[in-house]
Amino acid sequence: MKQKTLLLIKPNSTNLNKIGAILQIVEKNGFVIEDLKMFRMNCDLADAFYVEHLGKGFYNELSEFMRSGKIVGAVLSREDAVLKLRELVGNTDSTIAALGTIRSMYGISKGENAVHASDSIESAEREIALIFK
Ligand code: 3AN
Repeated sequence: MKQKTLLLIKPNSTNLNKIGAILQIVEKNGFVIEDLKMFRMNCDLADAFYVEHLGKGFYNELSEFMRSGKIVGAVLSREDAVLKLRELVGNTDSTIAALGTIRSMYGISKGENAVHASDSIESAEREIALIFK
């Protein structure tokens, strides 16, 4: 089934001028870029986007990192987009992400892991509405 999902290119990737490289990988893997936006997160947007992680031990580090630079949001579509993008992105922890995944190429840790990819159809709908409202 054709689906939409959300990719965020995080500040560590935009700082290293990897926006084009990452978008090229997703296009080569059959995703269509339906919408694209460059923006910065403030505290309120970080709290809303990562509401399930609010209050966790790593939350302040996560919020600070996501507010540290430019982010590129991309709405992507293809068959089974949510699962296929999670596979292409790789493990949350960049140091153990499989070779060839975006996080293995451009991430450095569990926090600075290069990109975000929605983890379900429901999350994708919520996150796209939040970022592209
Ligand atoms: P994923 O992005 O792979 O779905 P989640 O939902 O478990 O991973 O975590 C959301 C984000 O929170 C991750 N992308 C990562 O940036 C950050 N994060 C998760 N666990 C940690 C941690 N232990 N230390 C620092 N940041 C973390």
